[in-house]
Amino acid sequence: MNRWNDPPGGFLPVSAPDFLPRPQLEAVQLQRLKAVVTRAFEHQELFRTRMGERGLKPDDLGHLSDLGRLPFTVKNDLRDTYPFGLFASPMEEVVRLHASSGTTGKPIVVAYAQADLDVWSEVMVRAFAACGVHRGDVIQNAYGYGLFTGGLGAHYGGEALGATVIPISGGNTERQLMVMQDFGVTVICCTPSYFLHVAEAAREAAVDLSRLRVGVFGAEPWSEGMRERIQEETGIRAHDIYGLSEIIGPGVGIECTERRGLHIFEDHFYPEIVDPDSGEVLPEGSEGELVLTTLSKQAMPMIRYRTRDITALVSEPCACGRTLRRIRRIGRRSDDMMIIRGVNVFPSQIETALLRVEGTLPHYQIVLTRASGLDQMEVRVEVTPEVFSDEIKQLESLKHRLEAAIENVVGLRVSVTLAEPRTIARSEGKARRVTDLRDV
Ligand code: DLL
Repeated sequence: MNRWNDPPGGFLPVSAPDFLPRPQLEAVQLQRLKAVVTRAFEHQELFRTRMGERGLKPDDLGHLSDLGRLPFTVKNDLRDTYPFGLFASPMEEVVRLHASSGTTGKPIVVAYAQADLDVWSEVMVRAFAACGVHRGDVIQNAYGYGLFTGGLGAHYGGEALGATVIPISGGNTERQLMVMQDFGVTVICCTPSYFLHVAEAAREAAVDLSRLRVGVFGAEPWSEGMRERIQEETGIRAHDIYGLSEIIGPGVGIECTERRGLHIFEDHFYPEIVDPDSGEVLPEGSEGELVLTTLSKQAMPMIRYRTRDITALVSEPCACGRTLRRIRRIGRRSDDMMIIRGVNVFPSQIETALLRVEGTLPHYQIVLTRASGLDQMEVRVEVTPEVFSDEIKQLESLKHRLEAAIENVVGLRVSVTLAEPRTIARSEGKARRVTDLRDV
């Protein structure tokens, strides 16, 4: 057995589409792109109107690079056409609805035909396989079940893979631990922030996690520092999984065992990187906003959907042999930037800085306030129980080290408050790191 307890003889064979020669993959992409653009043109009024404004018809698509001439779709388009305005299938063919509340106002609604659910299961099977998950694995699926896509997405994928799926959903940490231990769980699926909470509770209750081998973590940004903490403390191998409701849910991209970027399931989701301000397509390798086009979606095709997620495309071959291009891990969204006294700060930078300093736990909260017209940022971070019992002088020194670490990463002096263990709210799903009290 190797460090990760992978099965002797390696992994089960994974799906062939992951390994198609590029010219063949691109031929599939072009054929599907033409079909999906035609479908959107015929059934989505908004898309037809925008194509018309540009004097474009689906037939004008001769090459994959022509995609850059097509109009974008943005989140507000889903809000403006709420609830069903972008559906491209009649309601009788829509077999599932999910919704995502986002941060403000009305939710957005997404629709699936049976063929879409089949694709979703397929990409989740490929995602699990890429992480080294296989038949015989016992998957504890602690992503939330319900309108959120995490629960059901991972559920059907796990079943289609032939693994045993425990549909426990998020929350009730005590029960999570009981199930994890008693049912011989080998794979955990949840947000990384929730897993930290579960792992902490496991340590306190002396629960044996030695059967647990793989974590499939996503739905929120998490840093390399966070990955290291998780792996060191629990001995599992932590993989990053990416997805969004508008495109399908989890399973748009996944880290293979190399874990050097996330392979995009490009035969179903076509990636581009654009300049977040101008919308211009950027050359491969540049950092920018990820734009995705669904190539096989029936009930709700998305053409050039602007994700707001910031990353870069990597096209160098991966040692795993997959020909699918990768994206770099997503540390930030173009809309989660905080501007503090003129300096751009992302929550992920704070996380990176905090994790460099010993003595703290990866539970933190960023609080923004305004005093005399000046923006202030306070970072509350939990200290370990051992450190908490230290003398004041040592705590003061830790606080200064943390402030210096943040200044080092973001170039801004902010105040750090050390919090007692277990005083910062834990999440069952996506962590909410920032509390903005500036306009209240
Ligand atoms: O979070 C789908 C999902 C479920 C992905 C379970 C992975 C695992 P939404 O609720 O629509 O869908 O949120 C999508 O979450 O645009 C990103 O900003 C963020 N996000 C998702 N995965 C990652 C990740 C699900 N691995 C939004 N890293 C996306 C960073 C992520 N951000």
